[in-house]
Amino acid sequence: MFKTICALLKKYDKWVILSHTRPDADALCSVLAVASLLKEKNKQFRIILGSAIPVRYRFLIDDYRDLLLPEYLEVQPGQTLKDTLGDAFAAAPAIILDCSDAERVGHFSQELFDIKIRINIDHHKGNSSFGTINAVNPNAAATGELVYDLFSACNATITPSVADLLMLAIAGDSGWFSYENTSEKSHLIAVDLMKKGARLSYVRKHLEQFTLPVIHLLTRALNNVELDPRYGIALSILRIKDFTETKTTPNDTEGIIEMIRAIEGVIAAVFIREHVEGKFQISFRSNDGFDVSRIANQFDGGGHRGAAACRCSGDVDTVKTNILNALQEALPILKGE
Ligand SMILES: [Mn+2]
Repeated sequence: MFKTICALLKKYDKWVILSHTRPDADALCSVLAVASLLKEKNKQFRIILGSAIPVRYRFLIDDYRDLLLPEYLEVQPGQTLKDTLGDAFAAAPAIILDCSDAERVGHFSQELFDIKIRINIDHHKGNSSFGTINAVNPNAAATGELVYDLFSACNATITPSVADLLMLAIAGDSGWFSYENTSEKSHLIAVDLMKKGARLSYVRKHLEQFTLPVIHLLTRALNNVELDPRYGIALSILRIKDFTETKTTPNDTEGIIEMIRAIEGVIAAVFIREHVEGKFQISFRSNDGFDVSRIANQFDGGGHRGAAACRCSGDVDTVKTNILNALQEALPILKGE
């Protein structure tokens, strides 16, 4: 599969690299690593994102300026992919990274299907195979692992800065090699990345560091946690005013759900985020094997056993009650009243 992709990379001179909205370390670093590969092969490229780079990952803009400028573009709401790319790149083949579905790229997702060559490189279970070429491996802990395979297949150089990027991607998505998705191969790749100059201190600093506005937002999210010990449900909500008052955006909420899940006694963690007035994005995480994707499915969302998401709109109290009712129905009572 990666050999086929390498042959295509050789054949075409212009490329578009895309990933999902609210990009995480795996998405952004995979994008930059692929950009570095294309640069080495003397290809032209554009990097397209459907939402801004979250504040906590803005360091990448400084550290990888040579790859990002002027190649990085955001498709603004109401704008099309075609207009954003301009004529020169409008029909260029695309590499889409870390997206389980075409929709993940943002509001312009339908335009992806106008592109004749779509290379879908991803590690999510249930990937919809929206590409014309699909390099999907749900056993990989991160898309970064698949990008590593791409480098190997194309005989591309893993420079020290690419090693940093791939380590950020894999450490980010595997919870520092501790989540269930971590394999022996994840560790073997990490060993090779270290040989090639990856700096663990750099990676740790950037995965752990928060900006002050994000710390203020986190404080609100944690203060708002309500725990129902009877069922082991913990829930927190952030409203629009929480974002405006802390000078953050709904893009800055990465990691909050993990903290809610880490509360002692929690079986199901819920984080509700109001992204537009009256519109809510809801994330679920679970412990002890409880299947939260079943709950998300009830609200037309999806995901897997341990992590799922859905969207709801309407009155916040009604949304919250509906979610809690669905969870209470699915969970056994742990403790008496
Ligand atoms: Mn990922």
